[in-house]
Amino acid sequence: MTAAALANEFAIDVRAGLTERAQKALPPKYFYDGMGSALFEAITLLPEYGLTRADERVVRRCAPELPGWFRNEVVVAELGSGSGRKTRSILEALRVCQPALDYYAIDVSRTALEACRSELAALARVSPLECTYLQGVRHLAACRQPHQSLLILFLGSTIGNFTKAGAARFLADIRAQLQPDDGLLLGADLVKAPAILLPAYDDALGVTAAFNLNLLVRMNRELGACFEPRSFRHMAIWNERESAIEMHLCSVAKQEVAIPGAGCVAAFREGETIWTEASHKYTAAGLREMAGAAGFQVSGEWTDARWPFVETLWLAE
Ligand code: AVJ
Repeated sequence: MTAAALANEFAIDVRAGLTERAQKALPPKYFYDGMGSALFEAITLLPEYGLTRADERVVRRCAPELPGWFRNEVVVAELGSGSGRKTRSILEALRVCQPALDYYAIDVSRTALEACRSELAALARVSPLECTYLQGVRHLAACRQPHQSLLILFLGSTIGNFTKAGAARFLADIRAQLQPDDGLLLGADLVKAPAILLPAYDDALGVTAAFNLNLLVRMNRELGACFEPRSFRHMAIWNERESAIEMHLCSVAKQEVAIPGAGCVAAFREGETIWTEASHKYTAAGLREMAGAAGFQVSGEWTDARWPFVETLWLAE
């Protein structure tokens, strides 16, 4: 997708999300501009946010076992490349049997793709694909060689940003692009006490608040909007029924905000929120069920004891 098309998609989503629905909402993928990606990296260092450290610990444990599951040459594709740090141990493990390794990073964020390339260039031939996850997987499925197996990495619990129904559909769509002997390594954050989860999304330093409020700054910069970030407050809540942490931006006053680049004016009541993210938490059993429903065979499962988090390897049957 071109930069212009991406900007236009942002305008369309902002207009729909802030003027056409009872619950205002924006998709979380828009967090990750340059500032947002930097703030997310800072989040991963927060004492309250154990998720990324758990993910890294489990990936390090499961990486050496991965090559054993594949008979063919493996081509690695990562959905949401992030900084690429976790991916290192996986590429290092695969390189033991396969020194010339192809790694495709699929991300809508150019910043993330660049960070990822410099982090991993020494370990593999890195090809960035600036597109949506499904577009990327479809492209690779179409151009891989018959003797190659695709290993899709979907780490860091990005799956949590989908609704449970959306995740099921997405995983089935991925599966439909795969062949027998292809695999998906999925990392998901597990359900844990709200007393642990809430501070992870509302930290003492206010980094997560800045990450959330940065969406307003992004709309100001890219769409000429007139948001006053100080007139919104960061909110994190635990939605028990959905098993999800929700983040919102709460308007502290009644206000109207012009967003010229999206051709609209957004009106807020005092206390009205923009729902910016749902971070769904899973159970190991729930994930196994989802694997089966999407047409995968669960082959490996690794969990972290300190911060319940699971890495699960699914093979296409
Ligand atoms: C990158 C989607 C896994 O949901 O925990 C961190 C993003 N949002 N703090 C998450 C996030 C607020 C993160 N994921």
